[in-house]
Amino acid sequence: MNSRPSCCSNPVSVIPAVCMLCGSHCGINVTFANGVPAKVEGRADHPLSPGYICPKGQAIAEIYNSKERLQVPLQKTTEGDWKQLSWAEAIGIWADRLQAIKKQYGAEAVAVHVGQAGVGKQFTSYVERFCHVFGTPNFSTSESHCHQSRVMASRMTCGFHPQPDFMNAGLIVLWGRNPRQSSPEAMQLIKQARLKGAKLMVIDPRAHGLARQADLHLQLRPGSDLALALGLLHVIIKEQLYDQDFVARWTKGFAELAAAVDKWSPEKAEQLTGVKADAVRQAARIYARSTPACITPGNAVELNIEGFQALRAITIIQAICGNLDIRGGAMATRHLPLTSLALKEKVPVLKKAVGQEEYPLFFKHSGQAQANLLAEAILSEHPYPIKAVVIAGSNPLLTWPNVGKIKEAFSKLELLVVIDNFMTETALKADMVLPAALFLAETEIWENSCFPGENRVGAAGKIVGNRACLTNWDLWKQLAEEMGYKEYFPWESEEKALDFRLKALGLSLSRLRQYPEGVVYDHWQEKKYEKQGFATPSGKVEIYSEELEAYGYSPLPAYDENEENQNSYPDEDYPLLLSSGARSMAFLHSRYRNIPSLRRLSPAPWLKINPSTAAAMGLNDGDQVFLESSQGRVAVRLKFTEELSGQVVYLLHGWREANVNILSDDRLLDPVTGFPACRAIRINIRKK
Ligand SMILES: Nc1nc2c(c(=O)[nH]1)N[C@H]1C(S)=C(S)[C@@H](COP(=O)(O)OP(=O)(O)OC[C@H]3O[C@@H](n4cnc5c(=O)[nH]c(N)nc54)[C@H](O)[C@@H]3O)O[C@H]1N2
Ligand SMILES: Nc1nc2c(c(=O)[nH]1)N[C@H]1C(S)=C(S)[C@@H](COP(=O)(O)OP(=O)(O)OC[C@H]3O[C@@H](n4cnc5c(=O)[nH]c(N)nc54)[C@H](O)[C@@H]3O)O[C@H]1N2
Ligand code: SF4
Ligand SMILES: [Mo]
Repeated sequence: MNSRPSCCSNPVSVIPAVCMLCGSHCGINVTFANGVPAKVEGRADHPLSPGYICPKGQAIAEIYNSKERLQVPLQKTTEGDWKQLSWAEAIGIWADRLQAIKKQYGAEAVAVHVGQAGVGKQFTSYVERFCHVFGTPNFSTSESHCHQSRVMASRMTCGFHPQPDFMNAGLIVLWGRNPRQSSPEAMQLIKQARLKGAKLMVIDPRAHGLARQADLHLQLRPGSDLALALGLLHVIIKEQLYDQDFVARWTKGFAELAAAVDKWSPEKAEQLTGVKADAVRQAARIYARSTPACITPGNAVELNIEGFQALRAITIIQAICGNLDIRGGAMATRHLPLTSLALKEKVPVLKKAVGQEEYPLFFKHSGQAQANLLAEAILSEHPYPIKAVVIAGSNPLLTWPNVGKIKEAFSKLELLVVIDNFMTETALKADMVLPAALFLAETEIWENSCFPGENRVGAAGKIVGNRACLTNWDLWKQLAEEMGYKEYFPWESEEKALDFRLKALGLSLSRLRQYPEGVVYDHWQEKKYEKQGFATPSGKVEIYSEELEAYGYSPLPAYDENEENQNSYPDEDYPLLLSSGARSMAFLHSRYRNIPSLRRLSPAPWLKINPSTAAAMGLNDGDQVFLESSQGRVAVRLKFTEELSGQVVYLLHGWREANVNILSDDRLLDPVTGFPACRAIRINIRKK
């Protein structure tokens, strides 16, 4: 693979690369005209994604050439205008301000967040290392609302985070996940598995395209996944559909679970989920009789108040039906084992991270602050004052819960620095905005699991020069050097830092570059637990978790029928449930509304609603309405759809013009993980 800018000598040249916009990591060909990317296509000869490219990938040249892309560090003047800075000035001011705040309030007064742009990228660990050296415990990432709840729930239950083996499954269950929009690499496997005869079950409040093609679609009320899972467990246990030998040998707490789900008849599940009792029964039977089967829970399950316990229940369903670590089931694969950049031991952090006290298990598993508590911490100065926030690759003013509060909190800061490619809603509020280079100008490594049982790691090389921007790595390296931390960042380039990380695998970037299909770092083997047990305190699948109990949580995945939970049920004041966030192929969260070819695919925000629900409220297709929740109000236009039923309405997050997260509540957080409940928001609609 080409690793160096080599585009400038010919007027037109084509350079192969890897798209790093999302986790699919498609192979692309970038056509350069006069030294700049002019066109991007799928790479037909790429072994992992032959020819595939999505609209975002096709728009890479447009993103790169966008006139709106930031090219110069900016500082806000007292009049509120932007003043251009040289990089030396910008890094100097940034370093001085951080040092001054550290001196006056302590290192913990500085919080750093790396957002979705850092997911799966190694520069994120580099930033974390900076935080360790600086001495602040307040480093957070997208793990505050993405993936970590799934990881925690499965690891605490069976010791690993399963990877679904779609290709060999008899049944694939997409539970709050829609790979057709969110993960083309998974979709490609699911399509092949379907051709081989795999059945498909979809658990989703929307009857989207894939749901309509499924053998069974359970159209549950958003946020009711735990109730559904308990109903399924009830049937599986009552009808003795589980793997009795596995349960006897490898689980802890089955009898307690059986007693706890006794009351969870499909009829009770129906009351809470809206899924007919007969469909709950049918789903339980199909799942239990379709071994090997894999369930892949998506982000939608996490972003609910009972998300963590629902995910525990889903892991338990897989376990008791004998689907753990078998071909076609939930594989235990190895996470990419890179040499750590952590420096916690060298530079001890004295203060607790924001959220560590409230969500101790989240902190134990992630080692990170819980970003959803940051605004409250800034405003209340509890547990201590926070005076500076650095946001890298995130747009909290569109993506975090209760945007009203975040705005207020960010206004109170002495310093807000935003590192981004564009002038986002959040960047507009910053004191300083630093332009990061696009991925085409940066070296990174990627992971892929397209071939069942073979996890791969590969290199994504720089193919354009940096122009005016610094890479995500250089930005932090220069800051660290300016602050006197050079000894902790000895690597002269990101390539050298990556080589250091790859050491644990016995690999190097130059080796990875020889293999566009990546290097297999893990060959999965079946039922490893038979030799080594499960990686839990008891060595068994912990249906009953003493650790959860010790931390004051329910040791079984039990439904909490308390007041908070009721907040995700409609009532008189807020008779509808708003779901948000089901991914759109055109965008990545708040990104790319400013890219014309992508905007044309989805020109405006729409509130999707069933025509009969709207008619009962005297509303018509296209009406301009106000959406109101206990947190705020948003204006948007209605669009009728038969995809949704009854009280459920839907709006994509990430729109400036109709910002869903004005409506979400930062106090409605999952009690174990602190994840926000933004998939089921109680709302009312009024005609504008
Ligand atoms: N209501 C609701 N809210 C949600 C969700 C939901 O489903 N519903 N989903 C949640 C989830 S799962 C997630 S992961 C979050 C994501 O939320 P965020 O982390 O805020 O992600 P984005 O909106 O994609 O913002 C990423 C920003 O990084 C910039 N960027 C891109 N590449 C780079 C780079 O290389 N370096 C730097 N410094 N910047 C870069 C982009 O221009 C963009 O402004 O949203 C969460 N919020
Ligand atoms: N194009 C594109 N791809 C992306 C992203 C993007 O922004 N754009 N973001 C990436 C990121 S960071 C993430 S986390 C993933 C997420 O991707 P997925 O895990 O696939 O999650 P979503 O697409 O957010 O939601 C999946 C489905 O869950 C349904 N759903 C909503 N609420 C509920 C509920 O309460 N219960 C159940 N069972 N289902 C519900 C939605 O209707 C939707 O069809 O996508 C990644 N891929
Ligand atoms: S699916 Fe699209 S955005 Fe994701 S890697 Fe492939 S081309 Fe890039
Ligand atoms: Mo995410």
